[in-house]
Formats: sequence, C-alpha cells, structure tokens
Amino acid sequence: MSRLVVISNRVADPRKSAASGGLAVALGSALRASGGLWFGWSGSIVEEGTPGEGSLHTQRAGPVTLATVDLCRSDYDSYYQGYSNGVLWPVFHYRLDLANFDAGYIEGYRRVNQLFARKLMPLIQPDDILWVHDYHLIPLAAELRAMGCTNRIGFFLHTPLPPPLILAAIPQSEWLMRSLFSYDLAGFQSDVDLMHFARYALTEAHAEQVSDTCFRAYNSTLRAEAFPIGIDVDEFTTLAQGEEARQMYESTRRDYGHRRLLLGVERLDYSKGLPQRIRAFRKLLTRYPENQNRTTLIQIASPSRETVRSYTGLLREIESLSGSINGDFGDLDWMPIRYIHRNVARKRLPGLYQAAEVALVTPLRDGMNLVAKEFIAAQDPADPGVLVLSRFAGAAEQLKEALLVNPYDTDGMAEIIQQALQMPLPERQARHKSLLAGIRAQDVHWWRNNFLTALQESRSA
Ligand code: ADQ
Repeated sequence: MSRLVVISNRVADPRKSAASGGLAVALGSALRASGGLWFGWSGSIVEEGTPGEGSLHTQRAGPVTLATVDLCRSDYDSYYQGYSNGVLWPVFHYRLDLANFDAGYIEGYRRVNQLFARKLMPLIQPDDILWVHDYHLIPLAAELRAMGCTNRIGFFLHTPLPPPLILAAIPQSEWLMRSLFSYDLAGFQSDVDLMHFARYALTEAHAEQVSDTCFRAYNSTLRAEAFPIGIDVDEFTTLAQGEEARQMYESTRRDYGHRRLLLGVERLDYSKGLPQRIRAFRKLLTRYPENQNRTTLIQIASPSRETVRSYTGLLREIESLSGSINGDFGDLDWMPIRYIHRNVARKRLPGLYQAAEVALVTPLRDGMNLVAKEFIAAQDPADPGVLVLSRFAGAAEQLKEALLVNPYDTDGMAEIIQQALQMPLPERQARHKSLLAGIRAQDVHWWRNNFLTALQESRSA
C-alpha cells in the first residue's frame, strides 16, 4: 500500500481527533492505516521573519509524522488573510462584493505555496500518494511538478466553486485553473460545483472533455468528480451517548424549562446567513405569535477570522438584530434569542443538538455543511428534531428529507420554521430515519475511500 501524504493549511494531531472533529478523524485513520505524513502551516507567525522562509518542525504521532512550517508576518498577511481569506473565500462563496483584489496578495500566496513545496519535496518518497486540501493550496501541485515530483497528487476543494463568470472575476483565474490541471484528480463537494468546474474548463480554458470524468488542457489530463464529504456517524453517535453530551443536554433542558428550542451552530462567517436567519426568527414571532414566550433561538457562532473587517461588521449586525428582538419581544423570564459568540466543546455539542427541536442550518452558500449532518446523527430516532436546511448548502443535494429553505426569503423561512415546529411525530421519525440512513451510507470513510480509489485509478482512466 502506498504511503499517504496529506497537505492542508492546518495540521491536526490524529491522537487528539475527538477535539479536532470528523475530518481529522477520517484523515487520521487513513494516515494511521497506511503510515503517513501530514504537512501544513504550524500556526506560528514569526514577526521578523523573511518572506518565503520558515522553519520546518517534525514530530511523530504514532505511525504518522506531523511536519509543519512557520510563516513570517508578511506571508501570513498576504497568503492567508489576503489571498486565501480576502479573495478566494468570498469569491468561492459568490461574494464578489467582499473580495479585496489587492495586487500584493497573490505574490504571498505563490510564495507560501513555493515554500511548502520546497519543504515538502525532500520528505516525499517515490510511491507516496499526495492529497492536498482546500483553496489555500491550489498551486501546490504545479510547484511540486516544477521541482520534478511525479507522484500521484489529488486535490479536494472544501468550499463551493462558483459559476464561470464569477470565477473569472479573479484576476488570476486562468492561472488557478491551469494550476488545477497539475493534479491527477480534483474533487468537489457537489454536482453543482463539478458542473461549474466543467463549464469553466470547457469555455474559458478550452479544455477537451475526453471521458465522463476526464478533461484535457495545458498538456495535462485531469480527472474531476464530486465527492460529497460526510461525518463519522459512529464517532458522533458515541460522543452523543457520552457523559459530557448528557450533561449539556440536561443543563440546557433545565435552563430553558418548557420552552421550545431552535438552534444554530457555526463559525461566525458571512456565508452562513446569520442576519437572514435572525430576521426570519423575528418574522416567526410576529406572524405566528403563539411562539412568543414559548420559543427560544440559541445561536452559537464561534469566533473566526476576527481581524478581517467584513467579520467585525457582521458581528455588530448580528448583535444589533438580536438585541432589538430581545428588546421588542423579551420578557422578564424570556429572552427570545440567546446569542453566544464562542466555541462549544466538541464532546458537549451533541447534547445541544439533542436539546433542540429544530436546527436552523441556513447558509447563503456553503461547501457542504457538516453541522447539518451532525444534528441528524445526534438525534434520538424515537423523538427526533427537525432539520431546516438552506437549499444553497452543498448538503441539500443529499439531505432531501430536510425542510429546504431559501434563506433570502424571510417570510418563506418563517413559514418553514413554523412547519418544523408543528411537524407530527410520525413524519419527524420517517424523515429522520431516511436522513440518518443517507449520512450513514455516505459517511466520511466512504468519502475518503472513494477519493483515494479515484486518485489511484486516475492515471489509467
Ligand atoms: P466550515 O465552514 O467550518 O467548514 P462546517 O462544515 O459546518 O463548516 O463544519 C464545521 C465543523 O466545526 C463542524 O464539525 C462543527 O461541529 C464545528 N463547529 C462549528 N461551529 C462550532 C461552534 N460554535 N462550536 C463548536 N464547534 C463548531 C468547511 C466548509 C464547509 C465544509 C467543511 C468540510 O466551509 O462547507 O462542509 O469545510 O468540508
């Protein structure tokens, strides 16, 4: 069996996977099975460092080697904050209005990808199979190829890929597409993302489609497919039965007494549709007044990318919307929205999912959205909660028995939330049964195996 080398912006210690989440579990178990290397940024920023330079640190974690590189301040600012989070993240989530196409960022993005390639190259063995993750590292394969790397290299994009004319707004879009063709396999979250890739490749890059899954351009053949990412359902149901989840469930139920709970959990990000969700909640209270004094929205939004200006604006908007609902509708013993700006420990999260009657997962655009799948996995099949899911989350392609909403339609979303609150038990059970079977059949191990099998086959395709 070939050794697996995983490369991602951040590296997780597979021994602490319960704290890091499903992706770390999935990649960690693949790395442990074949022995392997996980390579990425250390998370350290060297204030006075030289651009394009950084020390390499390696440590063993059982059969897995963790190799990480430090970044200097200017590389961090241009590669991570600037190009990755200031250009690619907003554009890939269809938000051209939030992109900052500062000409200086691209240099840092290239420089760090070159630094990663330089540090990684000596660690690669001839039979290794390389799996690169996410938008931070699109040009990595091209940099490795330029240094003579002939290993199989696959790429998986965790975000959506927008339609060609949105992608084309990135000044370097042609270069990004050319860079993708240095991989053997490109994986996307959903069929829509794959379709956008194919349309861009055919119309803008003048690629030739040589088979159902293979495209030829820039003298290379690239296999491209959708691999919808899942969660480790067994790991999550085990967490759900744990003591910490039970305590969380009990304390939440105790604190909220007879109130019906709606729940939102995410990183604070403009892609997640939080202001739209809060407006829909206000509408729910005015249009269906029986919810006043009876229904509480718990909204957990963990801090994320706080130094980026669009995030601080979002934080203020959410606080102001929540504050005005609490002021207009709240009572001495009822706060309609509990907005919590912090992380919930992973082991406690299932308890919160269980205490809620309805989960509101309503992003404006999302690659997949794993919270939707975790909510399903945490439910008691005898008395499950209802998932209200945005049709613009990648997960909507799979989770058809959720109640799908358009997050831009405030009235429509309020109506669907009311429908979720009133759903009879047999319908809740039937929908949950089929959702659970779906996330079990297409869990994170299924995702990883499909990707790695396709990567193994990619050159004979
Ligand atoms: P994210 O945008 O981070 O991921 P998501 O898929 O929902 O979003 O996964 C987040 C993970 O973080 C989940 O395991 C969730 O439990 C956890 N999490 C989120 N908020 C939390 C909080 N407040 N407290 C504790 N834990 C929290 C990116 C893409 C997604 C894609 C994933 C995986 O943006 O579209 O689904 O990668 O590919």
